Amino acid sequence: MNDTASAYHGIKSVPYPRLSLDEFLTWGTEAIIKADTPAVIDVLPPAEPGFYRTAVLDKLGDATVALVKKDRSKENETRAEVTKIPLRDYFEKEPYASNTDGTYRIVSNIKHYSETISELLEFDTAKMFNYQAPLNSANIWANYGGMRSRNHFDDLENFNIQLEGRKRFVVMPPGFKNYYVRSALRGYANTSKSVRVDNVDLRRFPRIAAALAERRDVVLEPGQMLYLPVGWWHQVDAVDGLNININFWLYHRKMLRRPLMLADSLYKVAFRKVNGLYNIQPEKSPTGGKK
Ligand SMILES: O=C(O)CCC(=O)C(=O)O
Repeated sequence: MNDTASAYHGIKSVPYPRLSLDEFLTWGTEAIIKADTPAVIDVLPPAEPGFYRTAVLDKLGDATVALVKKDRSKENETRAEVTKIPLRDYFEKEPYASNTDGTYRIVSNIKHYSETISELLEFDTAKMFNYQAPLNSANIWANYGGMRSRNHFDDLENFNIQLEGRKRFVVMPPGFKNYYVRSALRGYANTSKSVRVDNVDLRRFPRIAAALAERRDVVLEPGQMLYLPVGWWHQVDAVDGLNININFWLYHRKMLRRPLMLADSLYKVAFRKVNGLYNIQPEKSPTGGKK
């Protein structure tokens, strides 16, 4: 069951389209992006727990990836600390392998591993998503159950494939008015002050009710891909055990029709540069160069 049809405060979620891999390949990414509506695509056969973990370890276990450490007790108030480890260590070594409070996760741009990604996903991913283009990326995410990414939006088109575990995406349409943004000046215009969309204090954040009425509530299973259009807000919860995702983040000219989002995006680039904050950079391929 994908559409969890939740009813927060009695407000039901909206159903969303499901596509097969063949339908997706026929449509192509451009048509999906133009349709501008969240959809779930079955890109890989469903698999027993552990199947895609083994495949990822086999093909990418030795890749050096970015490990993000965050002090969860401070509810995202501190910026993250980033170091590099072999991906294998995240699955097999402590303190990562038993981390359930969301302190450690892997978020790493592996766009230079395009052959490996295509082998893993069994279609020509670089052709389909054009992630070799400058600014686009192909990222691997790994974390354990209990990890929450609080409600935010990104300035990119997002195709996010679940490989291991289940992840719940509560997604809501673009906009600023209904979301109580944290602080545009500190680079947080894409993050909401309301910490939990599944249990919002509607007396404090009454306008969120309008966004909740438009939400899609998706529990992504292994083998499924969520298309999340640019600017859509999302709260993401790792539901159980180890979660592994690969996502493609793509810039698209659609952004030019969203002046506020564009302004915020440019401001954020400048803000991060001036304050020396980390931006995810592509990892080197095994041959040391691009692939
Ligand atoms: O997996 C997560 O925790 C966050 C994913 C996300 O925010 C994204 O794909 O944009």
